Amino acid sequence: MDAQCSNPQCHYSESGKCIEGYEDVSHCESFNAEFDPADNIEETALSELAKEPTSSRELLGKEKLSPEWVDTLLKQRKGVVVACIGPAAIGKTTLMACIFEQLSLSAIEQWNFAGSKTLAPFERLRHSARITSKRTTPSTDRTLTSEGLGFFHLAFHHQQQGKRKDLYFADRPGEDFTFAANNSEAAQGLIEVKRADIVLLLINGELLSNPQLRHAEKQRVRTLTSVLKQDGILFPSQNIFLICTKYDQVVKSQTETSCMSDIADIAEHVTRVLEPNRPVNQQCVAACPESLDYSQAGEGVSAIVKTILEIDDVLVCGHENGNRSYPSHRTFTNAELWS
Ligand SMILES: Nc1nc2c(ncn2[C@@H]2O[C@H](COP(=O)(O)OP(=O)(O)O)[C@@H](O)[C@H]2O)c(=O)[nH]1
Ligand SMILES: [Mg+2]
Repeated sequence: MDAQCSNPQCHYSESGKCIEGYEDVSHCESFNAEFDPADNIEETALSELAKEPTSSRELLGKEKLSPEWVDTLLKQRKGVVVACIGPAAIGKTTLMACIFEQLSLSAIEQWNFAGSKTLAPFERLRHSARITSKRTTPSTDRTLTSEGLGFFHLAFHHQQQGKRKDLYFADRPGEDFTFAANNSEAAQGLIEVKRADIVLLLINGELLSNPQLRHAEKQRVRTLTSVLKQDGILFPSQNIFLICTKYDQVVKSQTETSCMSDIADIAEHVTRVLEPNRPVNQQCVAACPESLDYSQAGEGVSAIVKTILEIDDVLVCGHENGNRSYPSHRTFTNAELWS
């Protein structure tokens, strides 16, 4: 096998396996002659990383990515930053685990798995979900407060169009969002939300389906949205998704109609407060249904991924957008847009 890959971490010539996951390596940006070494993500990222402490180099691939790592990778290849907002136990981490699970089983609407820089943390989540699936109620390992902010990475490759997209999903303990709702200083710490191209604003379907808790849940989302807008954390240029999690509980309690109307009310509030440039997406998911009888495990997940992937690059990834331009040096510590 003579073919060489310009990615030093890819051993295609020996193993015949593309590290980015392409079956047809001619689609791989890192592969062979046409590839510009200046664009070599691993090589350059590694040289950038040489400036970082040894410990973070050793952690690459073993843990979720730090914001600094994501900044480094985004300098090399454009990607989409997805922030996920919601208190503890609403289903943030489970949603990310479910996206990985679905993608590893089959393509999501023509989008194939094309690699991940966080395979080990994804595998750990999958493992814990398997163990817990033997219990009566499923469970995802809790994101510990000490873990702080970290990112899961997934690369996708479109079967027909041949294009690649890299998504970086932010995961952090839900308590941070609870603090941020009452404290501007804590809100300023939500650096991934400020930098995000796409914001997933989560609503707990289990609470919406409970008549005693429904109003408080609606109010929570509305208040948080208003506070984050006031604190300059959410912007009109971001793509906002309102996502109702644990939809299996909504179906179980037969409250679909009232839930949909609650979500529409929240969407109306979000639209009025944030004045987003594009309509707010509304989706429901059952990433990890409580009952194994519920036939729609992962319901809604592929629709969210498809919508995210099909948002035009011009609206994310540091490209020109109408009369607003996005500086290419935009980072987590310098997330501001130019106006
Ligand atoms: N019934 C139900 N439970 C879910 C669903 N998604 C997640 N959960 C459970 O909700 C709990 C909290 O989920 P997790 O993803 O850790 O929440 P996070 O704190 O927001 O990251 C776990 O026990 C999950 O198994 C779902 O679609 N339906
Ligand atoms: Mg979590």
